[in-house]
Amino acid sequence: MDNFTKFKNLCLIGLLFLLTACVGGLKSHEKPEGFVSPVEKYGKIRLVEIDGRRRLCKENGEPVQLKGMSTMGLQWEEWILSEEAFDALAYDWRCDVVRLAMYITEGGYKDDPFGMLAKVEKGIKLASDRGLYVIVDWHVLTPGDPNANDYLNAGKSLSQYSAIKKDHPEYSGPELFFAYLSQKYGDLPNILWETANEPNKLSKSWSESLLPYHQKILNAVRLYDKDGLGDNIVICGTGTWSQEVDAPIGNEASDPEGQVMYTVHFYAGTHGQWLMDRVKNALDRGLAVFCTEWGTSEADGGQNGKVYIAESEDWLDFFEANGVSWCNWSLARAAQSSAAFKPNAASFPKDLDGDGVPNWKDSDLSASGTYVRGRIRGE
Ligand code: IDC
Repeated sequence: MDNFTKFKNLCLIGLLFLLTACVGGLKSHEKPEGFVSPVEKYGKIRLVEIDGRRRLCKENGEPVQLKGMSTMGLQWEEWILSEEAFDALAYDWRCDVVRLAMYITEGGYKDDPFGMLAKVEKGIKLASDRGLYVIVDWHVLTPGDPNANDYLNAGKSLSQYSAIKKDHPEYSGPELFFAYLSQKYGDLPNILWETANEPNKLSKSWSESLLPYHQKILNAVRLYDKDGLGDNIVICGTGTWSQEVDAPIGNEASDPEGQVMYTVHFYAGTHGQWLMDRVKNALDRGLAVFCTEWGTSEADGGQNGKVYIAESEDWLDFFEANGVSWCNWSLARAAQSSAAFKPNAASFPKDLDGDGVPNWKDSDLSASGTYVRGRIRGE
């Protein structure tokens, strides 16, 4: 073979390799035939008052209930942010919504603002590409008071925020974070902002501490989301690890378009009827409620390995009857019974049955994951 022929052959092989890679790559990220995404079905979701209740509704005004999954802390379980995993969550699990849990302390955004912001933006893209709703969660946990300096100073020095900081030198860390994301993604119909996961160990009441906190973030969100396409929903965490869901009755955050919800969190092995009664009270008195986090386990995430299926059923039936949307904790491969996957589960689901949809093996799913996937799929 002369040199020219060798060169030609090499080029051909290279070209073939590239083509195979492209086709293979496209295949796993294509949406399956006949799949209609949640965003295609429901459009820009919004809160509407119907018979004295504030209901989450489709763009056309009909009530809708969203069901889906929360990630584990993205500083620990980043593997879930892949095309394959989101394909499986969208097309096989049929999630309507994915929540991106961005811890601030616990080794999260406070330590690595640049890296954590990038993870959140990657998650927004993965969800949006598949027409899923996505909740960006400012995951307050320990020390617990969102007004603590650990939270208020987090990420303030990020260069991405310099223009906003120039106009608003008074902004705290969460104001900068949400203002930046609102400016960049507020035009998307599928984004919801969760301004504090689980406030706890507060020394003051709702109206003295959480209300002014949420109001500040809400104001920054509204100021920087200038697309004129209608406001994205803001979800406010409530006291005692988001169990004081009725505290905002008569003391709501003020919002021009009234697109504010309040969250309740429950763990089936720990929280029972008394917490459902609070949710019912909140709904009856006109609050919009979104359960952005719940687990099939006890509140410690399931260190004893137990799952509480009967109790979970009661809660999910209650939510269904009352149109309360939810995300389950969590998309983790971990030795805790709330985790949806077994510790040794595959990080990249594969197309096992040749239908073009990547999926995890049944044996990759924990008891919780198996149950919750079924409820999301409506089985
Ligand atoms: C837990 C995780 C666990 C992690 C811990 C950090 O499951 O792996 O070590 O956080 O403190 C919540 C919180 C959520 C908790 C979860 C389970 O929002 O961050 O995750 N939980 O304990 N509220 C009630 C339970």
